[in-house]
Amino acid sequence: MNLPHRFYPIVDRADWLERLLPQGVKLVQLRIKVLSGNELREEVQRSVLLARQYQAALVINDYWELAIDLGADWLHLGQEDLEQADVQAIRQAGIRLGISTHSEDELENALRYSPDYVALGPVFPTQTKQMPWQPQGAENVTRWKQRVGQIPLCAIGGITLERAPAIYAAGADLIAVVSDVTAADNPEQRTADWLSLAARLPAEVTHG
Ligand code: TZP
Ligand code: MG
Repeated sequence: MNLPHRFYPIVDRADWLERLLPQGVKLVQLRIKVLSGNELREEVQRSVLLARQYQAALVINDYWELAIDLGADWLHLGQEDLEQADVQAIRQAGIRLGISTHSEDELENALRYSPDYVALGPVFPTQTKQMPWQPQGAENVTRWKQRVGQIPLCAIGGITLERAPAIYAAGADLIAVVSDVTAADNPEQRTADWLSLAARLPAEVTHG
């Protein structure tokens, strides 16, 4: 799998990177929904520098122009973002791309972009993002993995540490979480627990 880790926390501020990267997190997404202008740019820039310092892969959600401008290595885009983005410019900048999918049509659309990973969500009900989609369940994780083959599959939505073993076993190459880490009583400890779970998984998985 062409990704540095199977645990993929998602955070909304560079301050979280200061807390999580020293724990050994090697793959993290910056998902900012409420900043703009210079504030946004500075937050992304600081995150890019922190990720470099800790040799972690940082995935920027949404802001493809900033990602190109600030030398980010990874982007995550939703289906609507794809319509607005210049994917050729993103690829020419050497940026790797993860794409969200919530239905089979979206999956077929995503595969046209040769994504570096495909995300499937929400696997379980989530409070973090309002969406019209019904929870996919572990069954769709397995179906998606059968369809994407060698492309890494990221499961997201309502996943907790306790639910994670079943979701990895269902076919998720990586698991993305927001609240299970950021709303934990002790996010650093929760991160350590996720890292230790991921360390016990086989390095490469092959699914049916
Ligand atoms: N996309 C699908 S579900 C989701 C996103 C961004 C939210 C995941 O958050 P949580 O707190 O891990 O359920
Ligand atoms: Mg988006």
